[in-house]
Amino acid sequence: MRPVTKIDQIETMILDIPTIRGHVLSMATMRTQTAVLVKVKFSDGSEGIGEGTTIGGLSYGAESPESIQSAIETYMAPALTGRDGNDVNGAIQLIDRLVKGNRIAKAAVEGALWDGLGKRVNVPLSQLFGGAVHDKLPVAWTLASGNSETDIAEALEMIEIRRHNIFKLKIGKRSVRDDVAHVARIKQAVGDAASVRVDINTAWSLQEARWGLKGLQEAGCELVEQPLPARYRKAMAELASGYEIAVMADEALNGPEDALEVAAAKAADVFAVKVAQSGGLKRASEVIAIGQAAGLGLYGGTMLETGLGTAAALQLFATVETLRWGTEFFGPLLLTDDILANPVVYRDFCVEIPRGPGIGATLDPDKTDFYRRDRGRTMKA
Ligand code: MUC
Ligand code: MG
Repeated sequence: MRPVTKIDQIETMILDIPTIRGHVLSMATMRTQTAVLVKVKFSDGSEGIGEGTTIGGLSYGAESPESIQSAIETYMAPALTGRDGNDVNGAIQLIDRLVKGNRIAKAAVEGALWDGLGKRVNVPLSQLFGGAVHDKLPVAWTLASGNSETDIAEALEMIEIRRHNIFKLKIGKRSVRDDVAHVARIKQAVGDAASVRVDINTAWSLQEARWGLKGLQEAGCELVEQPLPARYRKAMAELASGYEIAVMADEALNGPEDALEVAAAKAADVFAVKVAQSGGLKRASEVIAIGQAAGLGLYGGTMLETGLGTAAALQLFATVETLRWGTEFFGPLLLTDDILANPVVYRDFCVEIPRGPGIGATLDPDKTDFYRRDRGRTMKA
């Protein structure tokens, strides 16, 4: 019998990394992204790393970087220490019994456990999920400078350098009329060279959304993401059935149970599947399966993670046969610096699936030391 590889230690680190420009969302303007990294050390000397990151402090969802760190250190690490490191499902089930919610924190730890396992058996994480069927995926860019002219210049440059031809516009902060005019200007500027979509991040009422969707589809916008608050399933269903423009659920999808309810209520045409929001790679794969079974479109969503969380998501989405709406795994590109020694590669409107064992991401220790919030803590990259 092979010796059991035990979980010896779980450490966390918060990093604050500036963004390349202000990222203006309906609920917050980001000038820094804060990432929570986890390292799991195993008794055979192997290690696994994972990421659990949110957006805009507590303005996006119920978890903050600080709560993610504290949930891991106070509740998850003590329960997992000493357990069989190869038993990832056992760890997921135990943590689900001990910790309610806190999906982003769970995703970070689970990612590190899968990474460790993949490294020990020397296969990419995608293989632990049945094997990659893609070596690259289409990748969107978010236009969110807060200024139409700047967004247009950014979009045209991205098309020119063949980095992105799918654009997600963050709206919902201004009046519906102004937002629709902004989207129409950008769509007109890029023409047929790009797909234009919008994300409202829950900012509209149903009444506003009716006007909004009408104007957006007339402007040539293809998809509207989470126009209404997460719990407004009936109203989302009205929008999904009432307009041609695709309606995508994002904040409404916190794991497989939500996915089932959103699908059953016909409250979306498309699922934005986020690993962190789903509660980890395994639960995200379940959200994907529910979306597929319901005949919905799929899109790989991001919490604007660093290269680490981005690479982890890429490993899972590489195994998904049809991603009708592509992905938005551009997180590292929004940051002024890349914390990976082997940055994720963007080329020809696509993001490449990292190679190498586990998640396929190697931290650059100088970078993590530089951006860590608390240099006094013990975790070393
Ligand atoms: C979100 O709500 O989708 C994803 C891309 C981006 O710019 O912000 C995130 C958040
Ligand atoms: Mg969104």
